[in-house]
Amino acid sequence: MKNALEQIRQKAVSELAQAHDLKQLDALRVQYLGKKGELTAILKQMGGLSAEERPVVGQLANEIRSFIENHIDTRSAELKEEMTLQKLRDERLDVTMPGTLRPIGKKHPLTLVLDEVKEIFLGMGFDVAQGPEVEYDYYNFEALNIPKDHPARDTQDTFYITDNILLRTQTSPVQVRVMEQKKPPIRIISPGRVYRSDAVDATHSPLFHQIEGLVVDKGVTMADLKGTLEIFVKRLYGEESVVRFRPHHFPFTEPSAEMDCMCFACHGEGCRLCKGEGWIEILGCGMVHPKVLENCGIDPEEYSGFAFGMGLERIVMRRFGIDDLRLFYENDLRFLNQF
Ligand code: 2NM
Repeated sequence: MKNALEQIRQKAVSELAQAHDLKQLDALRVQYLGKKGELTAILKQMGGLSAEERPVVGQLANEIRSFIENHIDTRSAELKEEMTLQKLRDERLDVTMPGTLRPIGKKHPLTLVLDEVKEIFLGMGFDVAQGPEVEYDYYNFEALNIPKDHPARDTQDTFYITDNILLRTQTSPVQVRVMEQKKPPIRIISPGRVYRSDAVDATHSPLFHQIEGLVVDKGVTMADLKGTLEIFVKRLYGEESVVRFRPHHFPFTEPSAEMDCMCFACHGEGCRLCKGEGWIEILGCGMVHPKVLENCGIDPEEYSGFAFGMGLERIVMRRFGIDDLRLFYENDLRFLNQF
């Protein structure tokens, strides 16, 4: 019997050493120490022993029981420690590894320059106004003193949706809406998409962007117009910029003018960029027509104003030396990534 007990001890030691997880270890605990375990089976046979042998074998059995218990506890602690180490190895994170570079978007060149223009006018106390792209004939034309037989109203130029609803051909309707709703002083710019029924080529697109501006207050004069727009051009193109105003005609302003900037490439000599002119046209402007003020509920005897409008695409093309308008709308990353 002593031999059998010693064999159990040996077997337990070698089997416990081979247990690889806590579940196996628990199975071994049952196998050796459980009610139907190997040790219990031996103890049940102790009835057949003599009175001298019984306490000796009993003591040995108890000693082996606690020996195996100790072994199980030690092995259990070892396995737990191993599991923790394994977990740490598995979840190891090298924070010095370079991250995965993800391509991020950037601003479209039109947005880039529009943001600059906005910043310049915001700095001069202007607000940015917005309005609908689908507009009433009244706001796009009628209120702006563009009569029914005016060539700008020709269906060749305007996308009509119904008889009196259209895609705005300019952003001035936004300014009409502001004048209707707000008492002067008014200082706003209205940038946005405008639509004209043009065939697409290097310089024409049925959708393009305009920035218009409007100032209405008591005693606003042509001098305010010239001063404001000259400052704008100097901030946009540099302090050394030279501008000139030429008489022009718009139905919604009187008098009207166009503003040119002396060619940055040839300084007025005439070159390829300015097509031999020495000057480059930047924008149209003028004093808001009294009829327009009146249409918007502003008394032209009390208030006066100036307004201007420019095409965003042309300004951006000049700034970056882009020669084809279509590049703005094609979303070719080889183009867009250059800005
Ligand atoms: C231009 C040129 C001149 C203009 C006029 C107005 C309004 F609403 F006040 F009458 N807004 N924009 C204007 C004046 C636009 O674009 C070439």
